[in-house]
Amino acid sequence: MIPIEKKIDILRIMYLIREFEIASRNIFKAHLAKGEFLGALHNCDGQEAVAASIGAILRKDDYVFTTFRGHGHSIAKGAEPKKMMAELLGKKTGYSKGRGGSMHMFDPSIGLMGGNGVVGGGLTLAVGAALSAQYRCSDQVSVCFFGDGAAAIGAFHEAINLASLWKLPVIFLCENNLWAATTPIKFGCPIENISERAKGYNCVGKSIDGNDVYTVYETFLSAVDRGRNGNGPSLIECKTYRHHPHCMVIPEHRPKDEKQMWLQRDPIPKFEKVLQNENILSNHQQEKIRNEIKKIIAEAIKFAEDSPLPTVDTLYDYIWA
Ligand SMILES: Cc1ncc(C[n+]2csc(CCOP(=O)(O)OP(=O)(O)O)c2C)c(N)n1
Repeated sequence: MIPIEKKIDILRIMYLIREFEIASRNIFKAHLAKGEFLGALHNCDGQEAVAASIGAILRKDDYVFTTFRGHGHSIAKGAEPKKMMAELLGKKTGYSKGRGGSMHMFDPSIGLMGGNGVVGGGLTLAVGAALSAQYRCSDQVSVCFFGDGAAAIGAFHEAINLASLWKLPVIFLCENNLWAATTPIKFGCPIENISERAKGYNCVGKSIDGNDVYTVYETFLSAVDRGRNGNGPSLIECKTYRHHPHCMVIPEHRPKDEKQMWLQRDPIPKFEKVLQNENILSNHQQEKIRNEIKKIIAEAIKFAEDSPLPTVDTLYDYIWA
């Protein structure tokens, strides 16, 4: 059972992720209209239930390795929207000092081990962090988010093989949104459920509805328990859907009826309805939280806009050769 306050916290984080994504798209579009390209922007609206439920379980010292579509995971791990927004605008006050942009939110002090422009780039890194936790006899877990496309790369198999052999506390969290950029899953994966691959590595695998908060929460909680208790990795596949094209510069290519069907399964109204039916959420409270979130986003935008760009004399800083 999830405590009531935690349920509201999860909803709050889902709202925050959604508003952050809407704002980031608007900002990128406004800059594009002026001829300024802020880099690739991969939004995760539609996938909020996964990040928010997981964030509600993890401790600050647990590790999260995210992807190029990592705003939601970062927010759920405790990243500050204002520093994220500053990073999007390339400002000195951003999480990677303005040098990384949308794909590179990074803050080890909260266990946020960074996004990665390389598809599946976090898989082996997450195993390394888990090995470090095991070596130090800590009970931290290491979570690696990746997409259905990344489940086809060699590093996925190496990572899960080693994690299972050494019983490392890794949770491989696949967000299967049915498309790898413009490639439908059926062109890249010969099985129905990616979690079936866990069998080949003798670890637990589960495929679940990634738009259902309670299902994600319960499944992930068991995986975290397994990891903390020295019982090795888990592979969780969350079936979900992104509401927008792969990234800002790629036009929509997915069938209209498929998209329409998934919009009906939007995790936010779905969870609102659950909380209303449980008499935990009133219309007034919902409105109040939404307004608080809008304020946080407005402040984040102002902070980012008011922040300075890095100066030219720092061009060669943070480069190791
Ligand atoms: C190694 C590598 N190959 C190709 C790309 C180009 N690329 C960027 S995102 C993407 C699709 C990834 O799909 P998936 O893993 O399903 O994640 P999703 O976009 O669905 O979140 C590709 C092929 C890349 N960034 N890195």
